[in-house]
Amino acid sequence: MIEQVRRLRTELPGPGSVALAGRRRAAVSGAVAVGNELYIDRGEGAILVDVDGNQLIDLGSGIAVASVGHAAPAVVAAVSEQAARFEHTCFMVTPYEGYVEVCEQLNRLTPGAHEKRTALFNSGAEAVENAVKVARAYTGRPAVVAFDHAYHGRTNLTMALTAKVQPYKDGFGPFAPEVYRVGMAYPYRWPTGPERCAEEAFAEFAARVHVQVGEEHVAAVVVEPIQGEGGFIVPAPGFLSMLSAWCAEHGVVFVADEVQTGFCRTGDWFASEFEGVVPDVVATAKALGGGLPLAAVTGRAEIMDAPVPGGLGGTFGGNPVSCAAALAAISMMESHDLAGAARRIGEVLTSRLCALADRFPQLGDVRGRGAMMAIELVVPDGTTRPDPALAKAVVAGCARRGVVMLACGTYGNVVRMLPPLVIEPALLEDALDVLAEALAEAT
Ligand code: PLZ
Repeated sequence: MIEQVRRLRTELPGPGSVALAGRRRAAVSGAVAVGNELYIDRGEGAILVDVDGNQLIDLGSGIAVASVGHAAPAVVAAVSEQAARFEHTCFMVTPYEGYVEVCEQLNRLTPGAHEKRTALFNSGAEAVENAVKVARAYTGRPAVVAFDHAYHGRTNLTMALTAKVQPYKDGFGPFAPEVYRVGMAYPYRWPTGPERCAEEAFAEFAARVHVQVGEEHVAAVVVEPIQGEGGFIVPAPGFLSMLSAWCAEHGVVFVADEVQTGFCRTGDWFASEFEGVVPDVVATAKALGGGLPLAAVTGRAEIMDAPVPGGLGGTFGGNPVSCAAALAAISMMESHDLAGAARRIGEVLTSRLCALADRFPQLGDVRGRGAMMAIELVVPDGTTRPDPALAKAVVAGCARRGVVMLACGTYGNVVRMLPPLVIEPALLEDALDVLAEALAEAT
């Protein structure tokens, strides 16, 4: 049992982490960047224990993965039991029940009551890439529309879909063709103000696609219902429904990338549900596997069945141990009402972050939903000039005090909070006290 409290035994990083950092520099590609160089030995709930015995509060969940908490007993038991039976056969060679059951659960839980089918993969990028494959096979069209501030992964096609060149695309081209980028309805930075954002952004989208691509050439629109790496941008209300209606009108597959937002994170099973949007295809990963790598594409049966048999797959996709972990995690999300927990976390985060915004003019915007909330940091000079150095200093200040937080955003000036949904209220309050200290120190 790890007591759910923050407790520092050394300065951070401690000697064990410093030694491992030296080994990392000698062994690991420098292209893999490390945010907080605190090496983890074990974890439980919302606490990570580093190699020096320091107990850290995790407000990152390994980028929205550990929603059911670290080492959740039900997940650990399911993983051990499955590993002892068999770890791998490859579903395409000799199948097993866990894969089928995860697909059944996803067909049941994703938005919409229509007939659905699912295929399993290993990573979020792979899920998004396969969503585009099915959309192309179904429509017979080549083009894909993605948005400013989008993040969809690091494979060749998903790099093309991802908006930001630094660090994701620098030196890695040429990129996949037939990807078109349009503006996102980003209320905080919309030139004419947040009220007109949804309608103007949609009008611009429709006009640009009509002129530059042609509706009849578009296979899919790919969108994160709340943008993640791009800065926790919640599209202006109405924008997603207008996109979805436009897709239906033009025979375009509406793909929701729910990799970061899915599985109770935003206070419902999926973030698309807040606007009543029913995506044709949903890409999921991260929290789905309860900490093990697993990803999925779920969609309308006729779309998912469009590629030729054998057209989708992969050696490890839907690994049996990952499927066992996913089934345990999904069952825990239901039995513990983790969507409700995310909504309660969202209330605490909103009120504490808004109080910080009253105190620090550097907090230009507080946004997000449920247990996916962020602050956007700006230079307090009457403009909205991004302050990435401040975001970096705040994240570092939190890390030194034993709270793991992540920066994000197109301009690197957003600090995001993604606690495990099982975090205890006192622990969340403590982490937010630390955030206030770190902000006071850095401003
Ligand atoms: N779609 C919406 O958030 C992964 C990646 C961080 P993978 N986000 C974290 C990094 O620097 O690599 C993500 C996402 C959305 C797709 C992905 C890709 O998921 O499992 O990392 O491939």
